Amino acid sequence: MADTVCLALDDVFGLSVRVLREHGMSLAHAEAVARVITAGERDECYSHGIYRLLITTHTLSNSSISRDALPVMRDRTPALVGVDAQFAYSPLSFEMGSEVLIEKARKTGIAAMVINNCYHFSALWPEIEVLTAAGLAAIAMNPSHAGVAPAGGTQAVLGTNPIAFGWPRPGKDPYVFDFATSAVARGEIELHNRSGKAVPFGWGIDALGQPTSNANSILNGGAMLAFGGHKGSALSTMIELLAGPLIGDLTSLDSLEYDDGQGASPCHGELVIAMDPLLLGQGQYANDTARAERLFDAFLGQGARLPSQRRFAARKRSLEHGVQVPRALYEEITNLLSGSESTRRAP
Ligand code: NDP
Ligand code: PYC
Repeated sequence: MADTVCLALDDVFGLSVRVLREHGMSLAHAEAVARVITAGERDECYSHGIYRLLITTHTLSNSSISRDALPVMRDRTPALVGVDAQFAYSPLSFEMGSEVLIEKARKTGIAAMVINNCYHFSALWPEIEVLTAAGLAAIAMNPSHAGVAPAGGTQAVLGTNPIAFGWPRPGKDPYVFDFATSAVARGEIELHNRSGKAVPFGWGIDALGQPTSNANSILNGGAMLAFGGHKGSALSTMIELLAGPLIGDLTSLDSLEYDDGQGASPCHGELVIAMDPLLLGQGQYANDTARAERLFDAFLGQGARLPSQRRFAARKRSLEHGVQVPRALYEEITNLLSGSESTRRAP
C-alpha cells in the first residue's frame, strides 16, 4: 500500500468542511477555514495545509472558541475598517473585511484592516493574494503564542509572528513573501517531531538553553529561536507591538496565558495594510511597474528565485494532479469523522 494518498483539491476542501462541521463549526466558518487549508495543501505549504485540521479540531474541542459567531464590522475611519471576529477563527473575518479594505485603499491610497479577538491558525499569503489580485501592495502580520526566545535570551517571550508582503505584477504572479520571524514556523517543527526527524541546529534550544536538533526538546520545555539573531528578534517584537497593543489586542505572551494550557490555536489580533500604487505614485504607473519588474528581472537573471515561485509551481502541479497526503495523516484526519464517514476506504 502506498504511503501517500492522492486527493483532488475538491476532496481536500470537502474533507476539511466535513471534519470542521462535525466539530460544530458553522458552514460559513467551515468553508472559510477549509479554503485556507486547501490553499496551503495545494501550494505544498505542509505546515499550514491539511495538517492544520488536527489543530483546529483540537481547538474546537478544548477551548472556548466560538464555532459560529459572525464577524462584526465597523467602519472606523475613511482609511480603517475594524472587524471583531468575536472569538471565532479569522478567515471569515478576513473574507468579509477585505472587501471594505480594498474599497478604502482605492479611495485613500493607504488603508488598514484591524481584526480583533480572532483565533488564528493560518498562513498569511492567501490573504495577501486577495489584495494583490485587486492591484494593491499589502502587508499582514500577527502575533501567536509565546514560544520563541528573544536574541540573547533563553525564555520564550515572542510568538512565531508571521509577516507577509505582496506586490501586484500586472499579468504575472504577484511577488509575495510570507514567513515566520522565528527560524521556521512552529508547525514545521511539529511535523519533524511527528516523523521523528531531527531539525537543523539554529531552530531552537532545549530547556537548559542549549542548541539542539531534537524537535521535541524545543517544543516541550525549550524555545524556538528568531531568524537572523537580533534582527529577526526586533522584527518579531515590532509585530507583537503593531498587531498587539497598537490595535488593542493581545501579545503572544498574553495569548499563551489566555490559552491556559489548553493547547488551542492562539487568540489575538491581526493587522493588514493595503496600499494602492495608482494613488501613491506620481501618475506614472506604467513606469513604476517597469522599474519594479527590472528589479525582479535582476534576481531572475542571475538564477535567484523570487519568494512564492516554488509555491506557484506547486499550485500548478496540484491543480493538474491533485495532492499527495501522507497516509498516516490522512487516516488520523478521517478518524476525526464519526461512524461510516471515517470507515470510507482511502482513495
Ligand atoms: P519559510 O522559512 O519556508 O519561508 C517562507 C517564505 O520564504 C515563502 O515566501 C517562501 O517562498 C520564501 N522562500 C523560501 N526559500 C526561498 C528562497 N530560496 N528564495 C526565495 N524565497 C524563498 O516559511 P516559515 O516556516 O517561516 O513559514 C511558513 C508559513 O507559516 C507562512 O506561510 C506563515 O504565514 C505561516 N505561519 C503562520 C503563523 C500564524 O500565527 N498564523 C505563525 C508562523 C508561521 P516559497 O513559498 O515559494 O518557497
Ligand atoms: O506554525 O508557528 C506556527 C503557527 C502558529 C499559529 C499558526 N501557525
